[in-house]
Amino acid sequence: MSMVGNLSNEQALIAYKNAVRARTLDIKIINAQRQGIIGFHVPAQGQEMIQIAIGMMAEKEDLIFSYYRDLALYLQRGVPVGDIFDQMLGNSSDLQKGRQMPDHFSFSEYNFSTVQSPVGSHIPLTVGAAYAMRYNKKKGIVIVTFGDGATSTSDFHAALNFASVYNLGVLFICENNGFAISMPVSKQTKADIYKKGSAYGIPGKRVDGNDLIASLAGLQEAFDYVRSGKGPYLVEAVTYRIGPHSTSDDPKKYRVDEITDGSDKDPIRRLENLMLKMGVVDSNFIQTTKIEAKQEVDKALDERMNIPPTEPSSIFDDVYEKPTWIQEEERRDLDASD
Ligand SMILES: Cc1ncc(C[n+]2csc(CCOP(=O)(O)OP(=O)(O)O)c2C)c(N)n1
Repeated sequence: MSMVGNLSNEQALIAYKNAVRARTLDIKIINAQRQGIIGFHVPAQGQEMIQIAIGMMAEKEDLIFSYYRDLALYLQRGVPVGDIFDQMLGNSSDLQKGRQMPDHFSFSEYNFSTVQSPVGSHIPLTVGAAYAMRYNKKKGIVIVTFGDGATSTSDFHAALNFASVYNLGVLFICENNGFAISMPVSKQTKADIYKKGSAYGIPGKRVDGNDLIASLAGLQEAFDYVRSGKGPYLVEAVTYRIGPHSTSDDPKKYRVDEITDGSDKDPIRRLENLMLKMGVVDSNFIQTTKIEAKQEVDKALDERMNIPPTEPSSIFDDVYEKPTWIQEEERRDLDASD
């Protein structure tokens, strides 16, 4: 029995497991932040389904410019939980050597570009990346994710314009979670986000980003369009940010939560209910999945916390091919001060 279109039961189970892993990881990171183990976090809870759907539709060779709230997308694309913790901790196994804020990942092995902090600033880079791909005759498309607030930045508009003018293979995906920190989307923009591309000749579509099946169905047309070389496409995935903007934020000051972890509208619960109804899983499977996810993230954090921190003197690495005499001197001073 197939759940929808060409989504097999096996794919649905993997998607569900990754969504649960992402949620469990998110909760673990928040708790670790509260204990002073991790400095900062931008939770991804509530946005898992659209992220899983993107991960399912993307090919290996596609280059993804993710934003800071894409935990489920990383897991669906195969990034190990431990590598995520390495970055969050900034330990000596962190690929970025502890030089970036937590959540600003750079999983190049999985064809992700580096997450950037200034809202919307990664969007124009996708135009150059897609141009380079075409110039170098490389396979694949460029996918970029961002929030609703980012669609009011000038970077978003410049990117859409140039992607369209050069007919580039960029799939723009807005994860509209209803808020830009405390600013509700209704006060932030007057336009329907998926229509913002029309000013640049880019087709757009709104999808239910809280529903895996709807997200996959909606994304199909967008992926097909971009892959066929017709040019860029804009998807607005309507989703909901469960919880705060970041660990530095208190959403109780500006809103009443409409969806909470585990409530009926929770996207993970919705997929769970669908799979239960269709007899794809039973309650035992659901319970086991949650227990296994908890064991996996608990073990991964324990292990990664034992990895020593990045050496402070590594700040002198990677600056020049050969260190300058000033750097050598500063490194000696730093070592002597230990
Ligand atoms: C250029 C810039 N202005 C302000 C900020 C502070 N800031 C960080 S995230 C954020 C909200 C972004 O909202 P949205 O694009 O909707 O994404 P979300 O965080 O809701 O997923 C703001 C204003 C920033 N990082 N960069």
